[in-house]
Amino acid sequence: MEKKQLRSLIAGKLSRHYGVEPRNATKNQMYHTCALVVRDLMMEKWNKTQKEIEKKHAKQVCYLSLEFLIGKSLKNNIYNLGLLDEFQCVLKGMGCDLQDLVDIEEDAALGNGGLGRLAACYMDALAAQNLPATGFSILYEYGLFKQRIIEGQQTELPDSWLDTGRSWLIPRTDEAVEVHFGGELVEHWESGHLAIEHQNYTSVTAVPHDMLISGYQSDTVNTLRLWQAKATRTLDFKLFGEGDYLRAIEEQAMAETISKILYPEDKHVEGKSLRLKQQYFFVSASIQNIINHHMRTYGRLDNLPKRVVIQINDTHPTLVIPEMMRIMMDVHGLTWEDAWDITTHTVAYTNHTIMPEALERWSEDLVKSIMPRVYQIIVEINRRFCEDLWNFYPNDWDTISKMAIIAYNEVRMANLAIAGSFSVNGVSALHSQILKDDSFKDFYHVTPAKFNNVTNGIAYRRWMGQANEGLTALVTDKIGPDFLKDPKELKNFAAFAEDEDTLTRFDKIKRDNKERLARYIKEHNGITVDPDSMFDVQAKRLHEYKRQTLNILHILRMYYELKDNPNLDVTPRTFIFGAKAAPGYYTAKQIIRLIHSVADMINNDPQVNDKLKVVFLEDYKVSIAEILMPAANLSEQISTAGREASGTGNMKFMLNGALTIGTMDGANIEICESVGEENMFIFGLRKDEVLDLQRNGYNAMYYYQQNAWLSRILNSIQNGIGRADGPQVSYQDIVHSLIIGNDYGTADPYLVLADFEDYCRVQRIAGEQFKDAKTWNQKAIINVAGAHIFAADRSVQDYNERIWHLTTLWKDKK
Ligand code: 26V
Repeated sequence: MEKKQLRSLIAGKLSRHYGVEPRNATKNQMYHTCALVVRDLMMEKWNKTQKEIEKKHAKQVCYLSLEFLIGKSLKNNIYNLGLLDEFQCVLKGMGCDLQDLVDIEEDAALGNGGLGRLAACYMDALAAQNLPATGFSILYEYGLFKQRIIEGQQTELPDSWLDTGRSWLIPRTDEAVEVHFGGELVEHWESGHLAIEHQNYTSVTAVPHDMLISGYQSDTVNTLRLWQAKATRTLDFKLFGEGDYLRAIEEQAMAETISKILYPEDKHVEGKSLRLKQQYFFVSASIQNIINHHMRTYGRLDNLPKRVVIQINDTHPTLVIPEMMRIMMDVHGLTWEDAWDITTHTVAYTNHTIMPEALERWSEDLVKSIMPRVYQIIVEINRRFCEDLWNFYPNDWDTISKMAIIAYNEVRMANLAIAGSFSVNGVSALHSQILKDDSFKDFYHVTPAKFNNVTNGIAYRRWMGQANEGLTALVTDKIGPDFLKDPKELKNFAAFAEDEDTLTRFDKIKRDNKERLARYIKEHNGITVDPDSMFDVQAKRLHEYKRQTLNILHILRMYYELKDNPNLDVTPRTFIFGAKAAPGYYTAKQIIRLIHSVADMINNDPQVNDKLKVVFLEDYKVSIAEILMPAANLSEQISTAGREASGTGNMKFMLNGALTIGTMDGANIEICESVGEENMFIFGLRKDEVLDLQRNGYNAMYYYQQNAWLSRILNSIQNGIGRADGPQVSYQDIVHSLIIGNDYGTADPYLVLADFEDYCRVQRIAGEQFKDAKTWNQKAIINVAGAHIFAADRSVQDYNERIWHLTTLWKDKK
């Protein structure tokens, strides 16, 4: 596109939409205008994409997820359209800086962490590779809470992202559907067969809002369809007439609550009825939409699995299985057998965690009261499933009751997801193996062919191409630009690990990125950090299994070592944290507070604060990650082995040239295979050693008593931490949970103390190695090159070859 043309598009839109001239436009008006112009450009490609899907009878993936952690859209879409220079230049001519507009946009934080960001990365990769896809989710009015730190403690504020996010949404009122809650079932005979009538239900209208999803240099534009809940009737006068006044009001209130807010717990499930309503609302609307569309196109349902695959992101959308059965049987008159055959050839399930507290189970009573017909269908699925199991495991009641979909008055969503789908996959090699050997072992024996692995991947064009322009330019200079379309090309960058020019430029780029982050920290935290120090970063949700505590214990050790011996030759370090805790997760919030107390003590101690700094970045989110990842030297991936299903932050850090310090967990193992153990810092117990230690009675107290550092550090945490002239805060609960155990369990369930010595050992090695900048940079370059396997493009190709078998819409024009 010509700049002239773009200028007239922007000026025209400004004038028609706001009636202002470019020179008089506010930044806000400019932002919305640019978003609308970009949307128009994408809409042309979207139309073309939809036509092609129809013409080709293409098979597409419907990615169902309660979370899509999109982040910002303006720059991403301009980048994908290949119009960055044009926009920058034209806006400059209008007296406006593109970066200012980028800064105005709020992140679309419709997700908690890894699982939601993964969904967003996959949408990007699908469009880039011309694979037809529709994402389905909820249009949350409030995304993930904003985090404010007040006196070292997290508080939560609402996130009204729609002020700026609205620009990307296209309401499709015409395609609204109704979702029915509650009520009773009445059975009657209708021309020879039993018909079920659902009466006295509460109706909620689901209104789709579409976000267009562009792909890098691609003509494919896919759809992310977000459902908004609206009252079906605004105060129903018929109901008033019948005196059912309360129900009319109730209907309206309930409807509007459903899409109000994203649940901020990301591992711990609570049996909240609103959460179940959200799941059913979104699943029912999506599958009605999918089936209606299919019926309009083909007039039959038996070929649905040929045209659509429904991928469910964790168990949260599992109700799609019984809901699909319901619609096919009750609305379209299919038999149970036909409906089951279609369902189980359409749905595929991805598991994202084996943590028992995250496995979804819903009380039967709740399921029955919210969706009586769906409940009935689940009961029948369970009956037939257990009958089949009886043939496979004759007389083995134990195994069958473990595998049952309903037991102890609960519906177990993972069991339903496995029974009702044709594929079950984990998200890293290790995690998928654990599913087969352990979590789902009995299911694996029945249907081994169902089980797959697809290792996670990231939108590397966002996480390097856009977030790290310097590095992208260097890589492009050395190996050409093709790697931006084909990530395998990035491998070739490894050949430059010895090249002097590459090393010098790489060093400078990292330094620039660190300076940028240092400025951000100065502005937001008021802390001065030294860009020459090692930036040692742990950024992820706060969870005990991710072991931010282990990191803190090591920081305290370094601190006391320096206090004992102020002349100690240590590599200066800036420890950087970013983490949100679920609002109700007490221990996680205590750990955030502890990090702040440690930071307060160290940053204000003149004896050490030219060598050590501790920074906590408030409100960690996608757009902060985009500044943070490119500036990191050391990436902390230190979960207890066997607990982190994959991790994706680990991939973003290495892609930007950080070396990983990590356990043999999740995708860290595959990082290690890709770059070699000599190019990272592996430590700690392996998965089997963790299990052995726990089986044979792990004694955390013993480590505390035997290890002088652990005694000293834990005692100090117990006695109080803070700056010399300020309040000392005691963290008794944290210390207790590490060495004594709290009300909920045994001491140190994540083996922090057991891994402490080995962690400190490799930390020391990392510190030493950082002194040799050249060798460090060589390793960093090997990491950048080795990250090619973690491109979401590769993950999506794996899904496509192993599970989806989609139609490619067209080949890219060269
Ligand atoms: C999510 C939620 C959402 C709110 C309500 C309760 C609830 C309960 C469980 C979960 C499951 C979260 C699972 C998850 O986020 N897993 C992460 O998935 C990433 C992408 O595959 C992976 O990289 C991380 O290792 C894994 O922890």
